[in-house]
Amino acid sequence: MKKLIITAAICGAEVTKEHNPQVPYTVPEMVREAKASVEAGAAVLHIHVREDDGTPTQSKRRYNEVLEAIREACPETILQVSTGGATGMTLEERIEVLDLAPEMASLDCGTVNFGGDEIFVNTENMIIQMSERMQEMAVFPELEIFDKGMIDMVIRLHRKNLIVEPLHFNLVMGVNGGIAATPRDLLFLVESLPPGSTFTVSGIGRGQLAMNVQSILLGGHVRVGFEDNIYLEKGVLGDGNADFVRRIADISRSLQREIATPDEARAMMRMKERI
Ligand code: KMH
Ligand code: ZN
Repeated sequence: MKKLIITAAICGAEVTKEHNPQVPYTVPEMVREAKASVEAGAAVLHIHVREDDGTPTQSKRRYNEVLEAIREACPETILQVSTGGATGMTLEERIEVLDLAPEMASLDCGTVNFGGDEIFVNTENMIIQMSERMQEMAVFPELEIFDKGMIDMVIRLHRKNLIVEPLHFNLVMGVNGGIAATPRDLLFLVESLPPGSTFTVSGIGRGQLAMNVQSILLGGHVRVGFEDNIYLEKGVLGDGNADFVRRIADISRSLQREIATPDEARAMMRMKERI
């Protein structure tokens, strides 16, 4: 069985210390969570950044500080920045971080309700602009999918050469407004992917563990971490992102899938073929 790529989404833009005191904001806190996650088996870190008071930001200055500090602590790890940021941010704000030429970045492939009055806006033209900027800067995109139509959008843009291979997807299950975190819906998305693409699966809140395990069984990869879920089980907060990485790594090994190193992850996602 092919190895499992574990991504740790260590802080997100929405979750706060009021939800879980271990959510990292400062540079040392980010390094602590990154290092522990990598030691537990994460090959990829999905990174949002905050100001020291927890305010989400996409500032390239802050990203630079955080990426440099994490790179020093985890030199092999694939650092995937967010171009999603937080709802309400402008496209220009969101993609400023690409000036730093990170190895990988998220590329959100459609607009989705985000709970209450929040809308996470990604119009077709925004997707094209993000994709083109990533191509210019040789940044490998992870295609973020919140609903089935977003896979169809990728297929259309790929036909026009506006999104280019290799195609690596993150199927985000259970956002309040997106596709539900159910086995049927996950199978539907996986069967809708273009042949030859790779995928990872994120489940929001209590959907995280079940969606991760189903992805392991379906031959996909997994994303864990505070961005998606702060509870190890009902009422029990994770003490750090590494708790989630360790648990899914143990489950994966017991299902006969060993854990991929960062270089093995690069090869499996065919990251070098794009550049
Ligand atoms: N924070 C969400 C609004 C991404 O990183 O690309 C968007 C998000 C997706 O987290
Ligand atoms: Zn994110």
